[in-house]
Amino acid sequence: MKDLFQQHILEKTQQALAILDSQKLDCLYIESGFPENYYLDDQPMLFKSNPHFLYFCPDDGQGHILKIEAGQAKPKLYFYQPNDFWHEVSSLTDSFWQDSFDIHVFNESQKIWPEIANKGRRMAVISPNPGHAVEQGCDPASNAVIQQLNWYRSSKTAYEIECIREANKRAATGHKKAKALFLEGASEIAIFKEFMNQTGAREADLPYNSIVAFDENASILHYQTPKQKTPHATFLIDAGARYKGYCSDITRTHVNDNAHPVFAALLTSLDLIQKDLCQEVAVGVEYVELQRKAFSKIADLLIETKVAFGSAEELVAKNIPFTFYPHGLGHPIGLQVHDVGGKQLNPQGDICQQPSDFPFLRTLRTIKENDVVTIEPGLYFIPMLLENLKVDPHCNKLLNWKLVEELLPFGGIRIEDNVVARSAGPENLTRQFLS
Ligand SMILES: [Mn+2]
Repeated sequence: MKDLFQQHILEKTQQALAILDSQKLDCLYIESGFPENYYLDDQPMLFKSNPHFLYFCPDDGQGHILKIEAGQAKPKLYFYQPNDFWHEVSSLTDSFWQDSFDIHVFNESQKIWPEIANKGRRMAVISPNPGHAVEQGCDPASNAVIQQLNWYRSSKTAYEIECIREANKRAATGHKKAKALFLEGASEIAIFKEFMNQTGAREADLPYNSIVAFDENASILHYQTPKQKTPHATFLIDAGARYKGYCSDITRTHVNDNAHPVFAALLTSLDLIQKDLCQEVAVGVEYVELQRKAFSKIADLLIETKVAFGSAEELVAKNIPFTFYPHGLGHPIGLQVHDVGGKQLNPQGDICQQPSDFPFLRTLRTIKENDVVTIEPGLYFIPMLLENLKVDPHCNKLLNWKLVEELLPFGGIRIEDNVVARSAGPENLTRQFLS
């Protein structure tokens, strides 16, 4: 990990210096930030570090400041260790990344900025709380700086890919246990807790709110509160882990013997469709093209299983796959589970044109070498969306309503992996740990 990190920080520092040069800046400060309190409360919200800080430094503590400027042998890391007997304080014990920085420990956040600001030089700061830096003459980083960093963040270094791989490995352990517990008849909440137990995560460590949903709850796309409910037939789990700030985002759907045979067949087929789509993650492919393929494959599947009638073209023309699959095929993943730059066209920050057939998509860019994206087709029976089809006379005739009614109690299916695009062919970071 140490060698990979050294390559990473060297490359990222050079990129940052080139950005500074292009923007006529002398130095860039990146602050990890401080947590805010809940409204009218003295309790802090869960702290999430500034992702631009984590991009350069894996320590996820608060109050640290990184300074990048030309002529430094290494980036300077001002490491915050307050004299605080109320809270645990960041310590310098994790050694693989420390040699890459010129580290200065400080303990008073109010006093640090006057000491470290290069007054009279052109300074930019990326911080969730930039007030103290601005008082010392820093400008909050311009959009041009942020967009260029975002562009570089989208293609992952070997170090970043290893972190995402490890995050996948950890989550896979939780997913395997979750499946076993579902087949034993455990409750949603018991599985949710056991997932945390297996991955060693506290809720604050999770990349996003885990979704643990049985039966009809699986048709609520972001079902947030796992309950005491035990399963009848189906189980959807969308849960990931983090490693050194990097996320995994994995979904699996399972059935037991009580599932409707058509629902079980849909699951088997969607799994094959998902694996095919993962194979199509390639350098130079527009993500929206994969979205279109997913739509037409889901239309074919609805016809094959007699959920719908007519031709796939007819279903797509009437936007019927959207009723069963009302979300995007996936997103970039990295330090943020929905990582930056999903629509970015170039380093300057121009945005891809929104295709008229997919006005809701957040991922539109052309896939580049070492981009990591999720591939997550789904197929759901969502009462609210099905009602819309019912009242449209043409669409109404294209659906096998008797079968749809039978399938409603089984909720839905989603299968999601994390895939690296490479010229030599895609690498699936999830399936190497989880079938
Ligand atoms: Mn996802």
